[in-house]
Amino acid sequence: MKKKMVGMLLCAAMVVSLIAGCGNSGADKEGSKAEDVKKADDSGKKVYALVTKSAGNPFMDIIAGGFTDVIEAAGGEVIVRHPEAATADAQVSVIQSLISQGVDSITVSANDQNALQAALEEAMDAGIKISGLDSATNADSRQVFVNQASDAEIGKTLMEAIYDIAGGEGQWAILSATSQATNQNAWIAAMQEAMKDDKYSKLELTEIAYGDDEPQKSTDQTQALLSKYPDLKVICSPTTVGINAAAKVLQDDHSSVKLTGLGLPSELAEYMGDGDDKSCPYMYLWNPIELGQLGGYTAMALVNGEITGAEGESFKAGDLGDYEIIKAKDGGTEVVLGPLFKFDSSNINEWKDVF
Ligand code: RAM
Repeated sequence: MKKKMVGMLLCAAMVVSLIAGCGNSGADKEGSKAEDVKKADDSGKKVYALVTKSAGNPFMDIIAGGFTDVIEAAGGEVIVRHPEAATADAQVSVIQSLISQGVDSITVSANDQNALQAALEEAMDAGIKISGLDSATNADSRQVFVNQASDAEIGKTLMEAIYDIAGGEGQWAILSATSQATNQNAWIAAMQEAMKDDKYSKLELTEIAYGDDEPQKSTDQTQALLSKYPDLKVICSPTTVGINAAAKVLQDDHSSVKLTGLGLPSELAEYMGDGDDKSCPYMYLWNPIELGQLGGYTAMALVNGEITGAEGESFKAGDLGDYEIIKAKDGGTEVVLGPLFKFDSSNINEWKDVF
């Protein structure tokens, strides 16, 4: 933790510039075809595409910043594509346009586990290296996945936080992102698995609501939960967009309902604290800059032929250190960034300017 903390603090200056919109020169919205007209390899540089879940999600922008920085520093070119909507269909059209461009690599945060398979197989058949990060495709649709932390660890950690904040009993609800997102569903399943422990028998999960990683829909869903469940004690939102929207609703309403989940310190700082006037006592996240960087190093190792994505291979991910490819739960392979960090009133001010 300490070593990572120092590394994270060293990133601070870089991140400030990322948040200001620098260091992300490849960012481009789907729909703007400026990048399409340039044949991917006409400069001789290797071209690495990152396909995010959707536009307008600061978490995705921070990942894109880390990804872009390490690849550009190594002399590669980056294209960041945000699909028009947080759907698999929108990602398929982005992937198809990247195949036509002849990029060397595609890294995707999947809006659906299985629905990208045909497009990604077509890309692999065309010699494009395929990796995932943040939210996985199925094993057949990728060479390797860059995972933030183990699903079980995330599920257990969030369940323990819900138990603690609820005082061991009572109603709680989940505010998720889209209903098909692999990562969200894996974390919810891991929470439900953890919940089977007798310790949690007095907690009642009332509903899993979906805000689709849209601020307004997440706000509406939070308000609906409050009116449907007057005895609700805790909302757990394992999405940075959802937790930010819910924090505002609860705090503005002076609600007694408390919040935890996965959030960006930069967005949650004003809602964090133990007093009645604050909606979020504490939350968790990994380092999204490092997740983007590890995604970039992994894509480069695939393109350079240093790895194929097979279990047991290892590679050097710059200052992040050495990573080994291991077997993933879904039968494919992954590299795991880890660890989860807890953010609370004691450290939020230190982190809010970092990411
Ligand atoms: C949202 C997205 C993303 C997830 C984070 C925690 O931004 O759903 O996929 O990893 O939250």
